Amino acid sequence: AAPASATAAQPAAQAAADFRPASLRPQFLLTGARSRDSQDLSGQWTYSKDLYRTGLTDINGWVAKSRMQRYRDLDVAAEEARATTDFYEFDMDRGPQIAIPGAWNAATPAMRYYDGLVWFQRKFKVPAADGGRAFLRFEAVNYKAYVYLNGKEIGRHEGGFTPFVLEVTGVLRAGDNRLTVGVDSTHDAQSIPTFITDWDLYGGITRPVKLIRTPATFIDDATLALKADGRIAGEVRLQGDKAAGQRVTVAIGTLASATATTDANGRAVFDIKAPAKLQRWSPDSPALYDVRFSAASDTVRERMGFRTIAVQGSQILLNGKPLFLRGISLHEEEFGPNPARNMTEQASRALLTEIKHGLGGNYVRLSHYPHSETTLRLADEMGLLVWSEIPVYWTVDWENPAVLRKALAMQAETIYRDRNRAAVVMWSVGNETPVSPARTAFHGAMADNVRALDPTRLVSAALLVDRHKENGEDVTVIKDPLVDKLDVLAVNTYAGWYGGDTLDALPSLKWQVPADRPLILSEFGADALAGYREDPNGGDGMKKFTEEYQAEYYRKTLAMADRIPTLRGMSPWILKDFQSPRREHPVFQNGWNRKGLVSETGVRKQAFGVLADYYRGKAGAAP
Ligand code: GCB
Repeated sequence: AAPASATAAQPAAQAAADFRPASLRPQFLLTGARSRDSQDLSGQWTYSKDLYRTGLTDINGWVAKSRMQRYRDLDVAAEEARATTDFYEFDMDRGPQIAIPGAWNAATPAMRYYDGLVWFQRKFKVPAADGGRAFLRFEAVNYKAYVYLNGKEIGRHEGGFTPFVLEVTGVLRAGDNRLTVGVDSTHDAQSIPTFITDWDLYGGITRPVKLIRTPATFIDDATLALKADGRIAGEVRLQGDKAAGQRVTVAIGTLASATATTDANGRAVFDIKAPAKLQRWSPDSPALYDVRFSAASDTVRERMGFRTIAVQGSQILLNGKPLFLRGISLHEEEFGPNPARNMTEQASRALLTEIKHGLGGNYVRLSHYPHSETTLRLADEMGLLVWSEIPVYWTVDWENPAVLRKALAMQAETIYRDRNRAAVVMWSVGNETPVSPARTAFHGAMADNVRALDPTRLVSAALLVDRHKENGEDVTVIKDPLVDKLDVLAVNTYAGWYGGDTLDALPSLKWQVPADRPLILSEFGADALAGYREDPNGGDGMKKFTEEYQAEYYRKTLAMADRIPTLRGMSPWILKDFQSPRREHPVFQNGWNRKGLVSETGVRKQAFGVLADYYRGKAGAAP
């Protein structure tokens, strides 16, 4: 098969070579945006469905277009009052209202399964400009965004979970402004993810939108990290007319400060000796410092922790000490019967508290896409290590260079967003993707990209395992050339749930994995409907979907895990039941994947206690 597969891998590899990390840097980052003066555009917006995309498409220059362009800076009611022969087939000012941020799916029953283009509008007032610059920062729009301010297109973005910043200096008006955003939730074979996943669509402006003003020359990016050699290194980048030759100051609380001067590109680099009193960040002691970056007339602040993460043989070392990752996987869904992916601080804190204090965890797999900035900030504050991934999931158009370019850009947006979060220790480059040469080249390019953008963290991927009979034994191995690109091996394993076998298969399962590499179980799990119990007088053999089956599945899988000598952690699937259109069993599922250890409303199932007990035993024990 070699010749054919080598050519198949070619386009992706070429695309990777064409996209050096420098070209993946978004035009604007506004790192530390939270610390800047800003106007929050959250609240009630109006919306208008546009299933046929008439607001975007011009059919052969038909006049129809102007009647339907929702983004026009137009007071339709005033036009109508003038009683001309013109008429309109939209009016954003009088449309139904929706709370932003939040997915439209939970807004009304009619919007529940809407998948396509929706227009959103919000009017806002601003004071007269002060000579600085103005930007709109969107934390996430799922999946494509078309952004217009006062009738003028100011930018587009693809990718549902990463932020983007658009400059509006010059378009923004003193006084009234009209912001219109077309949001297209449709996924296709070239989107990331594609149209097949095991979670819900959740279209909309799902995270906050802010108007941010900066001085004419401003700090666009600022980062620091503790390196293995004990020094703190980083960089600051300015943008604007006076970006070159500026003195930049960095202060880590009151412990240390340093200065450097920007080069012709507005970049200043730092390499500071870590102060003797610096407390290392860890889940047990999540020490954070107020870090201040100042230059010209601008200042940004970040709350930051400092720690090292490394792999040595089969150990994962946090601040030089071996570690066992007591984790769980998490989708971005708040507790409650009708989630809208509105990750308020309260919603996010509730989920992370259940992991940290309910389960006794120190780690969370934020699956299968970058979670909200709020969640990452709380992970830093509460002390939970994070696995971060982008939705390169199951099926992707591996041979398409444009798709690889999207993946690399999405990866870069994620890394630039979160590289100041000490909690993030691992970047994953894929989930459960069937092995093929083109796919391996694609993930390999992603892994190289991650290392170039962020050499301070570990690279992993959730791999499929290969299970077969060998000399009469039931053996699990990892047969995947991608392992050569990874620091930590991670596998999803569902023996005892999928694949037709019973729980009796688990005790005799043998694992043959490399002895010199850390392994984590990135997923295992079984569905249970909360409250559905075994009939004590029923026959023998447990029934799937009962709480007892799920609990026993956990006991047996954990016993199996204990027999893998290189096991360094796990993130079972999953904390909470989550909505998935794939799951339509009318009694047990009704649109929910039931592998949660808690129900959608937060009721703990039996298996929750099994895992919590196991983690209690692991805490403090040598990995
Ligand atoms: C997996 C996927 C995850 C699914 C899960 C399941 O392996 O990575 O996204 O939800 O299995 O429940 O089947």
